[in-house]
Amino acid sequence: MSSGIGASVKRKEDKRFTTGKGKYTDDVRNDNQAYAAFVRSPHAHARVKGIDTSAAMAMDGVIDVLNGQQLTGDGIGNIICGWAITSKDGSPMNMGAWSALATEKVRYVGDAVAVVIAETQALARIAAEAVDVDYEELPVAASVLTSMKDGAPQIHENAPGNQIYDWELGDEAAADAGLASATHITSLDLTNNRLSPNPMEPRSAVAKYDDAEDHYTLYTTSQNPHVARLVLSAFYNVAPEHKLRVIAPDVGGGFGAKIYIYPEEITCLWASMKTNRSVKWTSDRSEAFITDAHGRDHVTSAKMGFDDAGKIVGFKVDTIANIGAYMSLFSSSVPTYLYAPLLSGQYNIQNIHCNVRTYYTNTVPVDAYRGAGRPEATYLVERMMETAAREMGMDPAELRRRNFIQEFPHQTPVLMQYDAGDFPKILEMAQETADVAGFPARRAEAEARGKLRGIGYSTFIEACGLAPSKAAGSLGAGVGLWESAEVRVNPVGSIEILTGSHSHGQGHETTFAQVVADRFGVPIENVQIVHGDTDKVQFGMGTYGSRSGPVGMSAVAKALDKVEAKVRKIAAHALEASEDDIVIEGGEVKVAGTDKSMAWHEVGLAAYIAHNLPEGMEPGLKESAFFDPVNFSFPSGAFICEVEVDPDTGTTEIVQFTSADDFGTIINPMIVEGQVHGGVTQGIGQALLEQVVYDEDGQLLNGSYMDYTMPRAADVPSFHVQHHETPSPNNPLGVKGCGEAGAIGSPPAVINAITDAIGTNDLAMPATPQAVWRAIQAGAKSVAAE
Ligand code: MCN
Repeated sequence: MSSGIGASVKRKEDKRFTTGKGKYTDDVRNDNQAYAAFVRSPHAHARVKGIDTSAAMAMDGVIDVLNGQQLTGDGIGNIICGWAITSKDGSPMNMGAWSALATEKVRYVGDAVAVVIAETQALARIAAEAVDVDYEELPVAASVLTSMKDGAPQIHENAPGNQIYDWELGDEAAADAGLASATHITSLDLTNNRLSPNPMEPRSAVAKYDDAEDHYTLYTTSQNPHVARLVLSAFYNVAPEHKLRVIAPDVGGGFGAKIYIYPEEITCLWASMKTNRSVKWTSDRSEAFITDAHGRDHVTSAKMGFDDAGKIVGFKVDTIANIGAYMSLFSSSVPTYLYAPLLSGQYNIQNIHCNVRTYYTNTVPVDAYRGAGRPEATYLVERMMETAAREMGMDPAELRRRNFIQEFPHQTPVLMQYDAGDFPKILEMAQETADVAGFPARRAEAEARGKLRGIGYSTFIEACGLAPSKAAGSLGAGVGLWESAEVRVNPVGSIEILTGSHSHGQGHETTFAQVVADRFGVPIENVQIVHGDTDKVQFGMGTYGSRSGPVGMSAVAKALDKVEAKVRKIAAHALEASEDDIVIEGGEVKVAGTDKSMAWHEVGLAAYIAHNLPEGMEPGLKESAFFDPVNFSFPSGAFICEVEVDPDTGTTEIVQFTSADDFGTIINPMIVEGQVHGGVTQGIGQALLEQVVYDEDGQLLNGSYMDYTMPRAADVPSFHVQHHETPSPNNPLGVKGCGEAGAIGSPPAVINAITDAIGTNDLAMPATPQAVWRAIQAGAKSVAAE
């Protein structure tokens, strides 16, 4: 069976993951291992008046207790956000200082003020409790609506009114004119609920300073170890780049939360140097809730105008976003460039305007979480479309169809140029599989059982392959987000692929090997993927924004082109043929139309033994490439969700969920299906169950799995997943990313289905049984649709 592109090969890496043999950061045990525990603020906003470490220092086994004054005194720099956003009046964003250990003020519950280094983890934690911090409590702004009010507590001195920027995209006058010409206007006020990322493996860092070599090694749960090294050396001044090795070994999920450099990695590295010990910190689940960057948290008012034919004539959006207490690495880009450029959805909308204001609050920093900005845009657009269809008495699928973009490339008025797609086709596929025609009968049958049945659509598009350097530069990102790859063919023909992408659950060890197998016909077992170590791979940009397929793999494809060209030359010379007649297939290098051939490993040997290479050719078979796409790639999908609501309890059951996606060329359908399942499950979590809740004092009320509800197997149905491939012209493989689409497209499909069932447009996420029951009591239906 082929193991090349398009084959549903089982994941090579799963043997070690399913037999407990993965090697995660917390599994690292260095000689001389010591443990860190952080002293964290119990207050959301307070002045630090003093830190008394004497009781902790007196404990047997405590090595040191270090604080923010010492950290900044040693020249360790502040944590920064790498994406500069300019306000519409031309002013730069207001970035408040974020020290890895707070010095004068704490700004959220969980903000670290000191670190204890001790012989055991238990002792470090006990000693951290014994550190006595004298706080002067300050008034708190725990939500964005509080923080933006006049007279709200000032969180950072350099951000008056707590505002970070007031940014816009699109043409306001054109959007106003479009709305003025509309015969129907749909208005919605929506909240995009705040989420906690919850990867299965909590964050962890093991830092080791070698004083003999003056060299640092950091094992960390990172999605992008090279960027971590760059930032730690260039901006935080923790260690010179060439004296710092960062290794992200097996990582048990990230979902965005492990992109950033957090205070803990910085502190562990610095503490390792201070104490001359290897320092390990591993978050527990409670600590993760109050330190991992949260996601979403937008409040939006929007108006969409339609003409008599149901065509969209104007779309105006006003969004307020919560950034949390500090600006994390990507945080500024999430409510701006990862959000507003997606507001055209799958629709031909000429007049769009979006205004975004962001504010600090006394909460955990907010940054990218699976989808990052695109789920928020999709939720808004798709709730709008469904609501508008209902208000105009139209079939929601028909309203979408009338507005679908039909020709590609398509330039939207909000920066994006969509590459390729067939939106009517994927909608039709989803409708057929979901048996939309049979829905009225299913609804009637449910009604007879006293249940409310509803159906909801989401036809969405997203931009993945973050981010072409040209786009990144013009949008204010600090660096271009290309990717690198190196292909090494060993003398016996086995192949090593060194990539700057990082796999933390996405199956790269399999799919990247499939691309090689496809090219040379070698078994995927003979291909080794090397990633996640700055000593092995020179540089890379890491994994987020569903970029490993479109960008990382494309760099591999480019390096393979170079290897292939050399293989052709070597074989043509050895087989006394023209390069043009060389065919590489089935693990053999042949001369077309003859019986002359070399086995793949013979080419490897020839390259290194080098007796018989073409005149002037360098020995060896190793090539590298950088790939920088001309544009994003744009996956799209049509999701249809069908629900049954129990009107007595408000409980929702998802009875059917259908997806028809376009991920361009599919490398491994089984892995892609798994990605869709995972993403849709996270989207269902957002729609029905998950929400981070702070009280007005900034205390997190649901920081455990007793209170924060993650989706479980019983909460999701068996999904129907299907694909239609329109290859992206923006990368050599035609791939569009699939890692976030499920989480981006599914929340509006679920909410549209529930609101269809209960007959209201007024329902917020998460649609818990209580929220749905209340909506029913407030006037939505208590029996099924008339
Ligand atoms: N793939 C494919 N054919 C395509 C597109 C992708 O076979 N047309 C394969 C890829 O080769 C890769 C996988 O699907 O093995 C996902 O590829 P891609 O969409 O490029 O996404 P990335 O590999 O860049 O992963 C990032 C993406 C993001 S942004 C989040 S968040 C997320 C996600 O992946 N976090 C995950 N999926 C996750 N899955 C797991 N298990 N854990 C996470 O933390």
